[in-house]
Amino acid sequence: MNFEFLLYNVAEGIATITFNRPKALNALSPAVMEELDKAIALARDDDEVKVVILTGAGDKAYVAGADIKIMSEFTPLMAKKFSVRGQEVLFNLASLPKPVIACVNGFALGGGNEVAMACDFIYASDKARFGQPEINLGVIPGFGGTQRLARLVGKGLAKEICLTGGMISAQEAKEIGLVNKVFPHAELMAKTLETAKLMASKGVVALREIKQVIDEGLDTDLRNACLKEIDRFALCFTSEDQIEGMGAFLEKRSPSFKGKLA
Ligand code: DAK
Repeated sequence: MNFEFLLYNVAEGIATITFNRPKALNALSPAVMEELDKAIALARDDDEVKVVILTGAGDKAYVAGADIKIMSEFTPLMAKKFSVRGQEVLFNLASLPKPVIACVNGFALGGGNEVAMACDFIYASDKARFGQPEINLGVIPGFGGTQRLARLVGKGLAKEICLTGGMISAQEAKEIGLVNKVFPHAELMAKTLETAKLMASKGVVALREIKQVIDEGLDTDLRNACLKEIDRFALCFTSEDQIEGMGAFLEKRSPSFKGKLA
């Protein structure tokens, strides 16, 4: 599929989706969000794809937010439509049944930080900067930022970041739990690929079940969350991967996972 604003590439079981409007610091227009949704569906439906990476083209930005030029002409109804659709796309991203790494190579502001937070975890360049600067434009985050940020870093820090509109460094973002790891800029993609390949070598059933049970469990109380884990643990025993994984251990060899049901 040809995209105008994204690059989409699959190699060695890993789909890399790259926001590709470097002259506008990869800002998100409604058209970019539609293409992102199509790319997410492509990655979801392609059995060759085990893991997904989301990154930005150019050396400066991951995504510098929603496109301010376009938003400046919105009526309240258009703003609502953009927000509804944007949130839907980010839920599609968050619920993709494969691990997704945000590879944040520069500014991740506003909608950019919101896209990164809808991924499973964030690796960042030491040049990356994070923030929710919507308040500087007289609005609030519209793609789930107030909610995902509060869940990731806690109420107080989320409020401070959204209420001040300031930016934080990659190192600060790591200290507050927004980012998992920070790498020297030139090493970011190689390190991200290393982790993606490691995950891609695992069984797809277990990858999916771990991702989904952590996400679903966090939306419920501990006892019910653990009940979900029981069901999903048992479900893994319907996969060839469980037979292969345990068989390989007992035979003292490396497993070769195929991701099929037994
Ligand atoms: N939108 C459109 N163009 C952008 C942009 C953006 N968000 N960010 C940068 N650009 C463009 C600049 O206009 C400039 O274009 P030209 O003038 O060259 O044509 C080009 O990218 C390079 O940017 P700068 O010249 O500004 O580069 P600097 O290095 O000087 O500064 C910067 C980099 C990232 C600090 C600066 O560009 C900046 O502050 N950008 C805006 C960051 C920002 O405020 N982002 C948050 C956007 S608000 C909602 C739905 C969604 C949202 C809210 C509500 N609902 C519908 C309710 C989400 C909102 C946001 O994401």
